[in-house]
Amino acid sequence: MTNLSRRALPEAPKTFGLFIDGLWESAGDRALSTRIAPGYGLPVTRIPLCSVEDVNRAVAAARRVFRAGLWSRCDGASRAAVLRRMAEGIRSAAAELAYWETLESGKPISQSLGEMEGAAQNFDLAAGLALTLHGESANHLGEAMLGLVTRQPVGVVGLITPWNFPMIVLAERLPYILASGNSVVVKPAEITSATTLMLADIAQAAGLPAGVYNVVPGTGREVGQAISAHRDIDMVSFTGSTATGALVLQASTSNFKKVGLELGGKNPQIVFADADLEDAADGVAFAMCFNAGQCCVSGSRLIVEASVADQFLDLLQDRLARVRIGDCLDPESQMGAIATPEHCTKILDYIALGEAEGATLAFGGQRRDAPGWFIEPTILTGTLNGMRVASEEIFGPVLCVMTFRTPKEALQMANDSIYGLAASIWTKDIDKALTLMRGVEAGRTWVNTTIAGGPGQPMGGFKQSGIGREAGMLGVEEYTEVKSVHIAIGKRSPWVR
Ligand code: TXE
Repeated sequence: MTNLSRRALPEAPKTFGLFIDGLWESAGDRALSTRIAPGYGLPVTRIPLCSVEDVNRAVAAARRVFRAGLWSRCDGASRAAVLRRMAEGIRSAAAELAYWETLESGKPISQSLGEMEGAAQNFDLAAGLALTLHGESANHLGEAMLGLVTRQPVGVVGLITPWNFPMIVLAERLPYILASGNSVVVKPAEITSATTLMLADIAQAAGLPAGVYNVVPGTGREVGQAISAHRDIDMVSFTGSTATGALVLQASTSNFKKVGLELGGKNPQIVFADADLEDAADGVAFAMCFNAGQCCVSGSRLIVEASVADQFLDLLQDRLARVRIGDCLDPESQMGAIATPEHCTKILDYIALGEAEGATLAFGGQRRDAPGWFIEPTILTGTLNGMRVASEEIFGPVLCVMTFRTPKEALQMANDSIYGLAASIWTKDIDKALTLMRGVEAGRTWVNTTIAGGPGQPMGGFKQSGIGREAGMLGVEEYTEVKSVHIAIGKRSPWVR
C-alpha cells in the first residue's frame, strides 16, 4: 500500500546533473534552469542545460556500447531480466518519483503515483516482448530457396519527450526501444527533467550496461535540434507539438534517420442520444480535466446529439462543479496546475478568443485564486469547427461543444480536423458504435469509455497527429530494422555457361 499522507514541499530546490556513459556529471559551468512548481509557485529543481558537445559525447557513448554488443547482441532473456528489474525499481521508488513528478509538472499526486505504476507495467510488458520478438521464415519460395525476415535493433535512438507526461511518455517508448537492443539518448522537456534523470539510477541498479541509457537535459532549440539533426543517430522519437514535430522531421533529413512522431490532437467525444448519458457525462468530464487538459488525447470537442444536448450539458456541469482542483500534493486532489504561467495565459486567451469568435462561455473560464496556476474546467457552447478554439489544440481544460442530428453528420464533424489522434464514441446502439468506430480518423478510438487501456495496444495518430506507433509489439518493431534474407539450397544454377 502506498502511503498517501501529504508530504511537505522541499526546503530547497534539488539540483540534478546529466548522465552519460553510466556516469553522473555535475552541471559544472553549464547554465542551470530553475523549475518553479506550477502548483505552488516555488522553486523545486535545478536542471543543467546541456550543449551540443554533451549530445555528441552521449551519442558516442551510445554508439560505442551498441557496437560492443553488450546490450545490442545479448539474448532476449537477459534483456528481459533487466527490464523486469527496472519495473521493480520504478515500483520501489514510486513514491519518490511521483513526488518530484508532481512538483515539476503540477499533476495531482494520486495521478503521478498511478503513472509510476503505469510506467512499471510498460517495462514488464517490454520484458515479455524482449523474450518473444522474432522475425519470420518463408518456406514457400521453392525447393532451392529459404527466406528469412529478421529484425535487428535500429542502433542509436534519440528520444525527445514533453512536459505533460514526463515519465509515462518515456515509459511508453524507452522499454520498447531497449527490448530489441538499441541504445538511447534522451532529452526530457527542460521544465520536467527530474524523473527521467532519476530513472538513470534505476536502470544502472537493474544492470543496464553503461552507455545504453544517456540523459542530456536542455533546451529544445539546442539539444533537441542537435539530436534531431545528428548524423550518428539512427532514429528519433519525438512527442510534442505538431509545429516542433515538423522541425524534427526537417532536421532528420541530415541522414534520413527513421522518425517517430506523436503530436497534437483535437479529440472528439461523440455522444448519441441513446448513450448512457450519466456514464458519458462522467467520461467527458474526466477526458477534459485529466492532466488539466494538457494531454494529447484530451477530449476537447464535444459532439452531442441535438435532442439531448441541454440535458447532457446539465449532467456534465453537475460533475464539473464537483471536480477537486488544487493542492497537487493532497491525495484527494483530482485536477492539478497548468504547467507554466505563459501556458496559463495562453489558455485564458483562447477562452476569450472563443467568446470573440461567437461562442458562449457556459461554464468556468476563470483562473483559480491560488499560489500556483489553476484554471477551472471550462465549457464553450455554440462552437463550430471553423473557429480557432474548436480547431486548434488549446491544451487546457476547455471543451468546445457542437451538436449534430444524424450519425453521418457526427462523423463528418469528428473528422473535420487536421488532427487524428483519439476519439470517443458513446452509444448503446451496436451498429452506430461500429460504424463510427470504422469511420473515425483517429489512432486511438474508445467506445463507451475514454482515455482507458494499458500499454498492450499501440498508440499513435492519423493525419497531422503523427507518424508511427508506440507501445505493444508494434512499439518494439518500430525501433527495429527489417532484414530480408534469401538462402539458396543446393547447387547454384550457373549464370556463366
Ligand atoms: O511543445 P514542444 P511546447 C503542444 C501543446 C502545447 C504546445 C507547446 O499544444 O501547448 O505543444 O508546448 C522539445 N527540436 N504539446 O512548446 O516545443 C522541447 O524541449 C527538437 C502537445 O512545450 O513541442 C520538449 O522536450 N526538439 C504534446 C519537446 O520538444 C525541440 C506535448 C516538446 O516541446 C525543439 C507537449 C526543436 N527545435 C506539447 N523545440 C502532446 N502531443 O502530448 C522544442 N523541442
